[in-house]
Amino acid sequence: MISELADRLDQAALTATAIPRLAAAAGLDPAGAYDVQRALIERRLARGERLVGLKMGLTSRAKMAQVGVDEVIWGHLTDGMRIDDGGALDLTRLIHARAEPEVAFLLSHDPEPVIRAVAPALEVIDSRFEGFDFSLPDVIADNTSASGFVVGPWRPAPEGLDNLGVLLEVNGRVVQTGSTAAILGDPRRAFDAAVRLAGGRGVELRDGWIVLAGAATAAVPLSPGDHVRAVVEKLGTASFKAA
Ligand code: 0L1
Ligand code: MG
Repeated sequence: MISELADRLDQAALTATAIPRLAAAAGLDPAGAYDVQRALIERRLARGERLVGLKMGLTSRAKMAQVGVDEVIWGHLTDGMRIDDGGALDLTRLIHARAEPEVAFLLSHDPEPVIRAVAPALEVIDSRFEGFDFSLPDVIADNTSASGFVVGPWRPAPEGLDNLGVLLEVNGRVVQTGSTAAILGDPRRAFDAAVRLAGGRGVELRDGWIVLAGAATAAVPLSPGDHVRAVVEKLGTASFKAA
């Protein structure tokens, strides 16, 4: 069953075709959903992609309320999801993509996982479910809607990382404003949660991995031609152009 559910999600992504929710009919709980997620990622790795990090999801109160839960979730990042800073995103390969401004951490083993650097970032989420509508096990199985990400310039973590202003701009217009405080009160908590939760499921966290901490504002839908930029106080910017 795990394998069949992973195939359905994998095909949905590969063909950019939304599918109905699947967790309830399969009796999937969150633990089983992480097994599906792992099987889904194995399909990407078998096609030659490489693991480059982790992402945290539902790290803001607003997003938790949207899905009706009070726990954070996590997913895998691969090199195939990476978009160069200032690079292009091909929307024809995606279903109904949205972008959200985030903070990224660079992980170092010291010998335990610690934060080596921080950067402004953007995540592109693209739920494989019809209507961007899912239960908690659905979205976990779907690798927490992960689709793409951009990381801006790295720098040492500044003082006050728990309350930096964040803007999301589309075509030079500010469409969302927020604060890093929206990310679990302090994005460092998201890093700690990534280490604890993914490590607890046997994921080997590697030196140089990226950890996306979660969104500082709501996500916005993307259209071809959109130039999207995240601006994070003290950290700088990260951007891409949707084609
Ligand atoms: O990165 C995220 O917070 C996304 C988690 C899944 C919920 C969504 O797709 O909006
Ligand atoms: Mg996100």
